[in-house]
Amino acid sequence: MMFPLIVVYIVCLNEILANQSLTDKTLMDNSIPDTTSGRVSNILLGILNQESLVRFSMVQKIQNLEKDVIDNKNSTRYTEKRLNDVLKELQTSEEWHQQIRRENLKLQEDLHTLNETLDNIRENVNQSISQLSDGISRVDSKVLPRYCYDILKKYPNVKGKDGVYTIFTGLSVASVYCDMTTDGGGWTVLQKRTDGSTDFYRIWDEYKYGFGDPKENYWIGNDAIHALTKDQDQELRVDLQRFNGDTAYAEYFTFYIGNEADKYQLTVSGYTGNAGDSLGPHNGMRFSTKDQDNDKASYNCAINRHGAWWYSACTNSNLNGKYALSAVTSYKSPFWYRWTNEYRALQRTVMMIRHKRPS
Ligand SMILES: [Ca+2]
Repeated sequence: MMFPLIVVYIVCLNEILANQSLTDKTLMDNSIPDTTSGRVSNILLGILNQESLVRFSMVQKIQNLEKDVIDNKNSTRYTEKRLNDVLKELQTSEEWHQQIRRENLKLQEDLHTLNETLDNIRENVNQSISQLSDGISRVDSKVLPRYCYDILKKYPNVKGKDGVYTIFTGLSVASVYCDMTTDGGGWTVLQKRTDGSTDFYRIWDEYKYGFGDPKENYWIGNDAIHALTKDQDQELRVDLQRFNGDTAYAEYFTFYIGNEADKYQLTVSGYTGNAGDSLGPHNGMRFSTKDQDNDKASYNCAINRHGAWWYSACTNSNLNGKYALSAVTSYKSPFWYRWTNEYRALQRTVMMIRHKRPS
């Protein structure tokens, strides 16, 4: 009567082993939460695979035992002994299994701590970098001149030496063109066009940060213009040249622009010069680009005039318009309407600022 009991027992053992396999699978799935701990989990996976092999051999032993019992091959005593051996082995295996689970949990905890430590280190490094760049900015603002005018004042021998100099705009370090000649020099150039090699039909962000090469054609950037003029102590000079070689200029005693939130709104007044006042009509206007329409027309003037400017509806001047290789008449070209009362393309344009002379 012992045999049926043993068979039931063996069947139960098989079920226990099958359930343990499920537990292992869950354990393995939970062991790979991210790449770092994934590597550790792979090692654990190897151990568990080995354990599976052990368990597989045990299942085989149990199956053999089951077969022998059914075949009534061995004595009851011998069968009991073998059954006890298998049970002992199973207990050892279970202890091992528990041990691996505990170690896995501990590893997960260690990994968590390690990740937290790494996060702290990362945060500290970021803070250090931020402090360092603040420090550099402070040094830049003390060491670097803010305007071409400051360079000329500090080094009078640069008079007549037009070219690219480094300044700190109050916002960032920038390479800019300095006119050290015109009317005594010391002009910080904001805009310069000498030929058609640089495309000026650009989007808001490009006008925000600036583009081009200070030596040839460039826009210093609306953020920089704001930073340089916000103290309202700069005057503006616009120099123009036609394809026939004629030149003219316009000066504005007051010139400053708002920040990006103000859409770089233009404040300009106090015209003098011989080019005619083609910027005054834009006083109070906000800046517009092909991708940001802040003008007063029902359509986008920046697209209509192929440029970017303080358009109203639309414009009396268009110095960032489409460069023409000859003196064409086009309201998309870089023109200064009041000079000759026509939309005549200009060959060369410069916009530059300098500290106001006492009025
Ligand atoms: Ca519009």
